[in-house]
Amino acid sequence: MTLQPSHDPFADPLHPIYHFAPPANWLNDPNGLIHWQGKYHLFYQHNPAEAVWGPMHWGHAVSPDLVHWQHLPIALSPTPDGPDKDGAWSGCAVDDGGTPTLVYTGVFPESVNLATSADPDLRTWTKFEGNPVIARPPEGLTLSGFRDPCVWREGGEWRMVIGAGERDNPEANTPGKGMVLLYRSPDLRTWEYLHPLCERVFNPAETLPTGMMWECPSFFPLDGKWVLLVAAHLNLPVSLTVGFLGEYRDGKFTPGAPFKVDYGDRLFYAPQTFLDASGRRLMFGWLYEGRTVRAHRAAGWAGVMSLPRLLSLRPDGRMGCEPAPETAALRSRLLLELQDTDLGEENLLEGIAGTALEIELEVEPGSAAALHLQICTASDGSEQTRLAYHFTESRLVIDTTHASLDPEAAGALKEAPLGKPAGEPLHLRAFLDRSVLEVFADGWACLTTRLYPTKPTSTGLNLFARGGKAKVHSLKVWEMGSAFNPEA
Ligand code: DQQ
Repeated sequence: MTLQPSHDPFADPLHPIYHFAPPANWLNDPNGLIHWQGKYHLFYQHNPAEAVWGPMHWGHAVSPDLVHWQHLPIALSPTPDGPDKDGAWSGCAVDDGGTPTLVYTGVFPESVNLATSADPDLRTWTKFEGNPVIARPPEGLTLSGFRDPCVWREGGEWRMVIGAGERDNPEANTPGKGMVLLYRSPDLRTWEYLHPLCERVFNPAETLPTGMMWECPSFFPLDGKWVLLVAAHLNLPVSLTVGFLGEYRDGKFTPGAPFKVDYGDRLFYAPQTFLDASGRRLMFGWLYEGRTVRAHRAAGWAGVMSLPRLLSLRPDGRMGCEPAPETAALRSRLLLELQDTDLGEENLLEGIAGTALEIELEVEPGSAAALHLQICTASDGSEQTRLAYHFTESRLVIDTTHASLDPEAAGALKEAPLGKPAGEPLHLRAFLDRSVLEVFADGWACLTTRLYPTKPTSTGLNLFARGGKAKVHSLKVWEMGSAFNPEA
């Protein structure tokens, strides 16, 4: 039975309007991303009955342009007595010689399963009668998890990685580690385990500890390198998405140093990537909520999808990550445009207000020590979200600890070290969508956060510099429109 909240979540002033969200209740990981017959399909982990995680279904939506969405009926539900009786967990979609095929996790126990569709619009799915196609982890491994297949075509066969991990074992003196396991198959139905594609010991003393269980791996080539993204958890203070750039040869991946895919940590989690028809590598991630479970239940919704992000390999060796160009189609009105303007103590955004905005800014430090962008500022100053960029230390900081008077939404301080040489201009794009804030800096650094202002007047904006004058090359502010287009 599907329970719906008695009110429309889209009428809630904290519910996003231009980020994808389900009709109601709970969303987590993006699943089965595929560009099929000219349309973008987004599946997602969904509990249609409540605004909390629970028995997982695959929600489904379609878009003609990657940013405007139409909700479709649920694609996968648990089958009583089937290998997914307790939930259809995360997985991917592939084109099996013209047959759209979902490769997903069934629980419990964790297993790999298939479903295919004969519809051009992918509305209905038939589970493979031979499910599960992998019933258990490989012999000899004692895993803390075995889930979230990511499948690709390589050398005339299918390859797959599965997220896994090993807990530490003090008796055997073996440390815990995150792992992804590599498999191959001629037909998606029979699979041979090869070896771990990548594993990494969890060391809590490291600058970026990577946990004892890697969920939702995404493994793909990017402009000559290979990228492994994993949702790292177990024994971390907070889960986070970690990336590795490296070399892949003869079934072995040699990763470089781990990096944060988003400096909002858990607030951008379990991303999935896919190639569209033009060969672009696009990524969506789950934006977790920043308030209590009680608040989720009261709101009747929880979990939002990120904007589509376009990945690239940059000349400086970093993974580039920017909003897909299609996000420009979400702009409804240009509210402000300035060029070559000094930025000092005076607020350049005086008179501009809103809660669904894109702000794009290119600024040179000049003599300033820091740039401050304050959003969702209440008229009495009692609520405010604060973004600051410190020019000399090259640090981007977002502070949501004053964003809300609601005790159920404590806020957090998140920081991205941009590592820029002194004097270089900063390029920022900030997407505010009511309770969502996604910030993109210099074409690679992403920082996602959530904010829950309570006051109708918490719509004000301030932009100023401290410690001297910065030079704004360009500043644009747009009001954004809805992602839900009935024409889609
Ligand atoms: N969410 C899914 C799992 C996955 C986790 C269950 C990551 O398949 O490991 O909802 O958020």
